[in-house]
Amino acid sequence: MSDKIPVGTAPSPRRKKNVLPAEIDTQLQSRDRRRFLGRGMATAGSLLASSAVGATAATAAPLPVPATNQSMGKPIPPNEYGTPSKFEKHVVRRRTDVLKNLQNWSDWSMTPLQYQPGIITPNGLIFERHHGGTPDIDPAKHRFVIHGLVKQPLTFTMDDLVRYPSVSRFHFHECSGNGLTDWLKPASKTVQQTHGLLSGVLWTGVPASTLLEEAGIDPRGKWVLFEGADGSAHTRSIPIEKVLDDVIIAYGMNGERLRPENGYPVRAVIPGWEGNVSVKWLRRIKVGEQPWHFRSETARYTDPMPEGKWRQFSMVMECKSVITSPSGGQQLNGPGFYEVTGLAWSGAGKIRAVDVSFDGGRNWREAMLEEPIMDKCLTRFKIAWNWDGAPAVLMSRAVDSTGYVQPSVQEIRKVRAIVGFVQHHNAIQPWSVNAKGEVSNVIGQA
Ligand SMILES: Nc1nc2c(c(=O)[nH]1)N[C@H]1C(S)=C(S)[C@@H](COP(=O)(O)O)O[C@H]1N2
Ligand SMILES: [Mo]
Repeated sequence: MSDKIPVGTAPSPRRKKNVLPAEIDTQLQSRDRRRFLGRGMATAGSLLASSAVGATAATAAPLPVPATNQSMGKPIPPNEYGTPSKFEKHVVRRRTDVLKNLQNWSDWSMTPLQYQPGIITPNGLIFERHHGGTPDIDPAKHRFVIHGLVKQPLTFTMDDLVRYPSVSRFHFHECSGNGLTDWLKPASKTVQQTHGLLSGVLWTGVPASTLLEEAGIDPRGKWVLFEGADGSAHTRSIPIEKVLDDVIIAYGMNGERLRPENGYPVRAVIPGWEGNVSVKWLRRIKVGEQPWHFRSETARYTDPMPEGKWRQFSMVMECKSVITSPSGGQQLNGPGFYEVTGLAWSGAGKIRAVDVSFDGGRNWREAMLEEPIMDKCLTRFKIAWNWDGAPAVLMSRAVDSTGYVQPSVQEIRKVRAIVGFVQHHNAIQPWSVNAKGEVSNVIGQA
């Protein structure tokens, strides 16, 4: 090996213990850190160099000076809302390519998870799901009401709401319809289409418990109705224990006010539960004794079970994961080193572990979980893979803090009926890689 330092292009050695391939990982535990660093670099270097992915060898020629070094750039305008680089125009939300809705009111758009680094989805890319379009609500005129079995019904303006002590919490946000086109056959091509009704958000607002305590809950109150101010007047019933536990009356997302399509000026956030219960454009909550059995609790958002029964109120999103890179529609650039990465989440708690298989589920290796690992939140996992150029089938399988293991489609079929428009698809997602490096969806086939 030459002692010249390659200019600018070599991947830096992976120093953090948890991002290392297994063999380097062991060395990191060595107490002799200086000695280790030398050896660790050599090992990481050889693993990466053997694959020549992510870097080209620097030559002895001087580095050319780009035009951007030879003139001044665009000055800062007096005020503006920043937008992504013009070179990132492909990173957009998309309506589904699979399930075409002829009447456009009940519709959805999906998050491009294949392009998302980390666990937070930028506001312009958070998936949208609405049943009657996005209403145009003036926050100065909007009112939010608490009534029903309370000692004192209350009306809040937005100015009133933001005066209460607030909380900000990271949570995943997922529609229970995520993946419903892909139970038995790979109808979707990309991870945006298979899993893009999923986003990671830092929600800000007032705990529902604070406002309900102020109204004073009647001891007979057991369920809470949430109703939206949109054309669908979307309404759901939530048990009061959940409402008092962690529900947020939210006005902020990722450092700014809610976007119109995500519930502006105020929505409910019901952490870890199906997106449908997080009622947007929230206009009232009412405390009652029983659930109300709304359309979204009877005709929709119920699950077919064996023997023709239908399960109601299955609102917790069970543990799930997906590999976002490499994923469907992507192309591997020759054999060698790849960092396989994806997202895992559970409505029942934290992610404890994610296993990854490269051979269609015969063998599994434990992936590294990247901090922070938070309750009911997206968790990023990563694992090193040296692709030998032969066909492979990649899968991830998450385990949550309750010990629940993400199932295969076959396992789900043993306990539920998979007929028609079925929600709550949390099965393992397989991606196949062929000898040309093309990645495709093989759900139900692998
Ligand atoms: N008022 C109202 N709230 C609603 C809906 C709606 O149509 N109207 N759709 C629900 C569904 S099915 C989902 S998955 C989430 C989607 O939230 P998002 O558009 O912010 O991603 O909002 C829920 N809350
Ligand atoms: Mo949904």
